[in-house]
Amino acid sequence: MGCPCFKSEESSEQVSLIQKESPSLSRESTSVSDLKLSPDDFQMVKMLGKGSFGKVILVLKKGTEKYYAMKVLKKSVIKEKDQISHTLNERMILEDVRCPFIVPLRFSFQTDEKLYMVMEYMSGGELFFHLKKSGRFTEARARFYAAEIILALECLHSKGIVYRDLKPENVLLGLDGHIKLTDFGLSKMGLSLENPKTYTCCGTPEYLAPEIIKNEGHGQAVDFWGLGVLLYEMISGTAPFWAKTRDEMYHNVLHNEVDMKLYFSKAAKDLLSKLLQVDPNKRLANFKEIKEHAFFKGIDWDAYMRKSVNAPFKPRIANSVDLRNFDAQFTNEPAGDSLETKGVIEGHKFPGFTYTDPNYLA
Ligand code: ISQ
Repeated sequence: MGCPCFKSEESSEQVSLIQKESPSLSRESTSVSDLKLSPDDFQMVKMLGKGSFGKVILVLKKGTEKYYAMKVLKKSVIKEKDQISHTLNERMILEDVRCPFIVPLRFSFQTDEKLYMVMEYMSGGELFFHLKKSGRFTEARARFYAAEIILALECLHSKGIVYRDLKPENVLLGLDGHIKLTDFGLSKMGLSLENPKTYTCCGTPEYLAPEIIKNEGHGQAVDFWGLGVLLYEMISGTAPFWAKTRDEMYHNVLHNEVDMKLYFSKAAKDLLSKLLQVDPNKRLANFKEIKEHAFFKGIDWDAYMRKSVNAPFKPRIANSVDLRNFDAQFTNEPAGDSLETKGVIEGHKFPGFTYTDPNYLA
């Protein structure tokens, strides 16, 4: 079975997304227009990560002492891979969603060749990095992260956004030990009651929900599946459906081959069996019910929302540019945002991409 992506759906989706950009366009033509930034306003410090569409670089805003994570995407690659809608989507979602558990976008701008998204820097790195280092987490620690992720999802779903890409690489840690979600390239906006499902997909096979694999269209329940996969991986140290080949992984997902013999408490097993339901209609996909589940017994959800609960682990760094919480595979690479122009789509503009967080006008 190959990746069940529906390419044809993307083009119509693209049109509607670009239309939705108009509020930002008017923003651009008003107060923020003279505050347009360029790569020259930032000093590249080090590479934090690299993906198929671009890289994330630790940058210092010149004339300040503020560090940011700058995501750089090549327009040529985005166009080639038909990712325009995903990219605009990510930019819009980040502007739209203000939630304590989502990495905030501070600025975005573009040059002829590239798109830039400048986000808050999360110096604690990926949850994935810490999970691999620890092997697995105690249930208490996993519960803490799961609770914050639930609050992040609740905030997204309340705005009609399905995250779709819940995996430990997309959960970042701050120095305070609290988490924030990043990478909204695959998220989906504008789900309404009349049109509650979306039929486009992509994603890591290990984390794909059964309804995505089966091309049945998917709604908010996919994020509860993702939560189940992540919770399982945090407690056991391995992804529940992992296998050597993609086909085996798909098989495991579709037949719910999950081994819960080791590591899991009775409450964790019960919750996981409800989240990892193959049929999305039978899956536990209701925030009230999940918050009341025995696994979360004793949790003060309001205190979690206020971030007044002490984190079980606080990442350490010696100084602002200490990258000990990031994979050395990337941080050893040169950070330079290259000026190469190969494959440039001359002057292709992404309307409304430019943005400045009103609280960061300085
Ligand atoms: C913020 N801080 C560290 C790494 C990041 C990676 C992607 C997006 C935002 C980030």
